[in-house]
Amino acid sequence: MNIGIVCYPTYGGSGVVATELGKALAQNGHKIHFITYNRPIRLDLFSENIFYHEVRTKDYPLFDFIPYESALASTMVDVARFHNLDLFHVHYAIPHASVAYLARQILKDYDLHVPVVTTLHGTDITLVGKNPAYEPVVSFSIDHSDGVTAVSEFLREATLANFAVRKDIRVIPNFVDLERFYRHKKAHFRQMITREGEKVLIHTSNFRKVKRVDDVMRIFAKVRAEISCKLLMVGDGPERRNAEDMCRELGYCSDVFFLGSQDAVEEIYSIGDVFLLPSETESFGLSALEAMACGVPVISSNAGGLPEVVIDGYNGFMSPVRDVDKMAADAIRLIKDPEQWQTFSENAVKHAHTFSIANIRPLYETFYDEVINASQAALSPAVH
Ligand code: GMT
Repeated sequence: MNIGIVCYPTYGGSGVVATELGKALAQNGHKIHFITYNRPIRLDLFSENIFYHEVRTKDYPLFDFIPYESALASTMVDVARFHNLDLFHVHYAIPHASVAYLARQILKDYDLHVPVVTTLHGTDITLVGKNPAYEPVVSFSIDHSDGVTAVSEFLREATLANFAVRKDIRVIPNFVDLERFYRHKKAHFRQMITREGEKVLIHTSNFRKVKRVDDVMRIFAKVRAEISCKLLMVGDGPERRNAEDMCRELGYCSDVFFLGSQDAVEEIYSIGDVFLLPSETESFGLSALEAMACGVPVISSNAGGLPEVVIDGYNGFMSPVRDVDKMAADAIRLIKDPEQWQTFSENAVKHAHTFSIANIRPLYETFYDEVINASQAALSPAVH
């Protein structure tokens, strides 16, 4: 198949999923055309099946607001026409699903029908999408996609509850590349940042409010009061400054490393003892899955789709959102019990394997086939 993938190229989970899926599909023989305004950060390999088409957004000096949507629609039309696309797969509803609708309409003028699959990732539904400024467009473009997927059962239900949509939504969960995400031998890295016997807690996110980065700092303060440990903060975003202020106020900055956005997160997870994800809401929690694949048990909130990833008392512990006392107590208990930690670590790896890309990629391929067949059938004149 020739597939056009549209996504945000930044460090967010939706861009990571889109890029990793594209890479896996390319490995399986499909021709993948990434259509984005920058090279996606996980697009780090050369393949004869992968193409990158930049959406040019920087050369419109007349406008106060860059018309990203128009530039994207035009690029999608161009790529579909000249690379014979069979399908668009767009990630994150806003604005990609509505732009795909526009591109599909324009292509009809060229006698081309390119069906659109939209994948909902989370904040496009749970936060931004519900905003009245976007809601009618989000509902419309979900209903007018040829196929829609959501990354968790929670997100599917949240979409049906919050939007008056009639579309069937297929749940296809996030996945992990197990050739990359496993526990690497990184003893030297651990020695560099810890003293003998010290433990390592890790949080990775885009440091947005929804991630409750302040709770990460509070949990760490409580764990550190009982156990000698370090905190690795991976990623960047609006709440980083606040987190830095908090560790200064609480007086433990020398034990916290703000690492910024990192490419080789699997190397960081490989020295982790506990992964912290106390999010307000989380449609899936890809970072938790990647940490689990590296043998790191998860201490998280039980928000959104996290219970579909973390199994409480098996590969981690979950608590109600904001319950930092319980999250800290669970982390301390787990860290202090090496036997239980080992079991949880092994369980984390085992459970992560059920989300291997080898298991999940075929679910997308089957869905693409169904969508293409259904839209071809809808185009053909009825046979009586
Ligand atoms: O977590 C973020 O804020 C980034 C966001 C995105 O779309 O880039 O992530 C969402 O999509 C990920 C991939 O499907 C999910 O694993 C995350 O749980 C989801 N984030 C939220 O729902 C907050």
